[in-house]
Amino acid sequence: MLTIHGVPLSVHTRKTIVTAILKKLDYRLEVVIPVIPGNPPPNWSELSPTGLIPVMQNGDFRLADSTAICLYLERTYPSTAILPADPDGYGRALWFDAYAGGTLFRNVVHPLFHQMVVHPKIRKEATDQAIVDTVLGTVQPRIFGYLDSQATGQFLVGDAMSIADIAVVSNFVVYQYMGFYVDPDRYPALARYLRGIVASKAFATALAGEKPFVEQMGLDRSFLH
Ligand SMILES: N[C@@H](CCC(=O)N[C@@H](CS)C(=O)NCC(=O)O)C(=O)O
Repeated sequence: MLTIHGVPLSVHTRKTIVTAILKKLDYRLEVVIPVIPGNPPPNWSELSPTGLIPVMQNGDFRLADSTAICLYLERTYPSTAILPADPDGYGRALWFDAYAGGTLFRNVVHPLFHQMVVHPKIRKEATDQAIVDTVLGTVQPRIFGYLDSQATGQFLVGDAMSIADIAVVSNFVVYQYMGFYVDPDRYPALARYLRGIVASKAFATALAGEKPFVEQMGLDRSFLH
């Protein structure tokens, strides 16, 4: 059976879980919380050279990095595909995956998650409101504006869910867990698109599995109702 080491809340762990669900794979989630000292298993640095989650184990084969894991699963278990077959669609799906990790996560979700969750709830440190305000007021509009311009259909690329949707929406799940919301007046296409993907069977199944953890952390699931 496939083992995924990670946290149900994590953007990048969720990418691999949604991919496993789409592909109807049996998987087991081994909870590892890297920001809690002493939580990772003793061989963690061997499993995860970066110290980050997720890490996947399939038999004797181990792999870190969510994109590497998703592409490995795609090659190993081609059905249901998470990459379009045509070259342009394939390239664009990988572009959105890179944008999700390198821009949306790095510049919006990661700093907000640290200020809204890691600092107050895990490290018992104060939230730096100036960082939150800069992200929401200055950084976020450019990124959400771009995604709003791209979210013209049910999926970001082609006519089926791809790694593009999995990666981008996985970020917005965490964004909304923190109590933030995507303003439908300002970003109508993005807000509509997100509602559709979050309601898809694969995301709904993944998010149902996260419920106990999310509730335990006192996060906000109201966007799912
Ligand atoms: N490029 C990596 C990024 C992984 C990543 O940033 N994981 C976050 C959680 S979503 C993490 O491990 N954070 C813990 C920490 O920063 O200590 C991937 O796609 O797997």
